[in-house]
Amino acid sequence: MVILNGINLSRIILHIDMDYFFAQCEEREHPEIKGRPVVVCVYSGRSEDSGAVSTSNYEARKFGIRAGIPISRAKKLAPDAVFLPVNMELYRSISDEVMEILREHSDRIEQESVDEAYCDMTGKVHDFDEAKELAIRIKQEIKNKVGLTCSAGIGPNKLVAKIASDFQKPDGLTVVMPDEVLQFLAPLKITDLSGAGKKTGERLNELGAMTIGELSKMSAEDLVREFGQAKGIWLKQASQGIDASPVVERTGTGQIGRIITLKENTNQPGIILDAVSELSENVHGKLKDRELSFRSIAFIAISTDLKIHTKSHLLATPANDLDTIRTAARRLARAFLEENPVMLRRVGIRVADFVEGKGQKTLGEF
Ligand code: DGT
Ligand code: CA
Ligand code: CA
Repeated sequence: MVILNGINLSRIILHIDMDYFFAQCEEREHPEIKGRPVVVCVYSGRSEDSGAVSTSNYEARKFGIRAGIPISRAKKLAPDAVFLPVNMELYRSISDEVMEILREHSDRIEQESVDEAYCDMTGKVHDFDEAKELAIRIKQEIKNKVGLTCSAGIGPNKLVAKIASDFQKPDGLTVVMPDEVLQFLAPLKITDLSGAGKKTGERLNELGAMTIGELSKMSAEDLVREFGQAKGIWLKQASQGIDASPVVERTGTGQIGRIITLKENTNQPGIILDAVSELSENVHGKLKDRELSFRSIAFIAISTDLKIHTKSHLLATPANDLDTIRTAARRLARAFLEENPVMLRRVGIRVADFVEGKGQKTLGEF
């Protein structure tokens, strides 16, 4: 292992963050709204316009419409914008498609939220130049297959990769080589370090540190006195771009799924059910690796017009065996095909609502 300024040079981490994610998903779903300001809203339901903006596309941001502002205010800022309610099921399905692509090109991925993930590329590339080439290909593949743009950051660890992905947006790609980390971070705001919240940033500003570079010059002792042992040491290290945290698959929450593109567009039950059986085996393998059981299972179908359809089922008791997955998934697929006379382009299975362990005990275990 080679260390430079405390940074382990042997890792190459990519962070991907989707651009204006919810709004971009809506643009894909409704191509006719592209080019107009789009505002995705969480309606509280109390009155017609009560609630807050969840996100907006870049056209709407030009009017000052941002996440968190009241919908009523957004309507005053841009009365002609397109206002849409959050459609989480759509965003999750699109997120699954993106994660699937990332997983294919990485040793491991850690999905941090619905629209971002860390990818450990260490075993896939020899150096940062190759990592950059691969990131360009991944961005292109996401654009071609999913239809969305994202921003990417590459660095020697998660901390640097995440800041890098946010550096040029939208559709950006920023590579920070290990020997560039200090100069890259130095001019940035302290709150750009994910983990340094607003309060920490304000307190550090009061103490005279406005930038990450200024923070890095403070002594560990002073930081520990101010913020306690763990946080103080973390701030000192983070300000120098040091972060040893590994990329770990998150299992406790979330979902496990897989979506594949069919060899050709089809509505033939035989072909689709074969694909579902294959997907069941894949999902079963992932569940076994992570020792999880699930309660809910969904069949996902993406039709040739790129519309996403899902049909889900809740099990009475948690399970994780192949037979349950395959039977439930095939039943959902069959029911979907009977109800929807559409041509399919991609199909998938997703399981969620996890409990730790093997789930229902078999008779032999009692
Ligand atoms: P970006 O990354 O700056 O191009 O824009 P977004 O919209 O992708 O922003 P990001 O990555 O912070 O958040 C991802 C999604 O999470 C976003 O599309 C909607 C949702 N989200 C973000 N902030 C809020 C919020 O304050 N409230 C709610 N309800 N949802 C939010
Ligand atoms: Ca984003
Ligand atoms: Ca994000």
